[in-house]
Amino acid sequence: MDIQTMRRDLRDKGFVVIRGLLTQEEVGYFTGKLEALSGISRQVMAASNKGGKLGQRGLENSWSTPDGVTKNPDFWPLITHERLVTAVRGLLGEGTRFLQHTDLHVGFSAISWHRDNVNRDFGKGPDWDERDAPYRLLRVGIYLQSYAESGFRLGFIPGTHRPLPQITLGRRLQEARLKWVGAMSYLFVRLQEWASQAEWVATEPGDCLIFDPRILHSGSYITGPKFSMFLAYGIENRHFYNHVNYYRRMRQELGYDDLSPALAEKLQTADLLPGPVPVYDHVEGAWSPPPLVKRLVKRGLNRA
Ligand SMILES: O=C(O)CCC(=O)C(=O)O
Ligand SMILES: [Fe+2]
Repeated sequence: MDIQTMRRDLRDKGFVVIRGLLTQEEVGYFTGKLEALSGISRQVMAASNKGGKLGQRGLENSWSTPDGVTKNPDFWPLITHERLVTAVRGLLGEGTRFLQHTDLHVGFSAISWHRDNVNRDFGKGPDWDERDAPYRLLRVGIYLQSYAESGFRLGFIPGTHRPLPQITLGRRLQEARLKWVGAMSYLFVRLQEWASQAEWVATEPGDCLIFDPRILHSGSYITGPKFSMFLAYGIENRHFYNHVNYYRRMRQELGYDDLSPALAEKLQTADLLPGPVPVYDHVEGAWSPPPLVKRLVKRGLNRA
């Protein structure tokens, strides 16, 4: 896909698909690293009943690590990956920097409609106000499993990333309905598929999805092995600073840490290191998970 089409898709729909970003060799390398880190192999995931109740929810033989790309040097080559950085620079332009919002997933799918940004209520809060600063942040997801083995697709609701001067009643109802569907998804794993406006992307090994963190998206339920790596980039302005402080300081249960000096040096060399970020602990209207979810996440991290 040429860069003009990619820019247009990002602006209008809120996401871009890059097929085969990673070579087969790279797919093999990262799969091996994820299997070793998680202690869960593709064979174990395939043999375990991913089609069963817990497996479908990504709760059985499943492992996920927030800040995982940053914390594990084996995954740093992904951050500076030439093809990826070229695509992201093509979308964001000069001044593209690494944004510390990363995840590693094995056997895990985020099966509910959600946003990845700071202000998750549509239209409310600083993420949705671009009058003084454009929102130029991108989330990148790279998948290593086939659709045939996993049944996995990532769904997007096109256009739900764009601020509107006036929010119609129809739009308000759509948002409310998807929130409800999101909350119920862990009880009824196929519920999120009812969102008729959704575009579902079935991924193959090495495929990459780049999206505006404000877009509503959801993983599908899975029936077999799944490996994914998420990272982010952005242009430095108040949106970038809010996002960094949100994950590093406000979402304590996720266990984000300072970048290691070795990674900072690597980013500097690749011209991806952000300058000093102003430090603060509050962003108006920042989304917070329910306390029970927070406790579960924290427990999961402590066990890992
Ligand atoms: O299940 C997936 O691959 C999507 C993950 C996702 O949306 C997230 O981690 O925020
Ligand atoms: Fe997400």
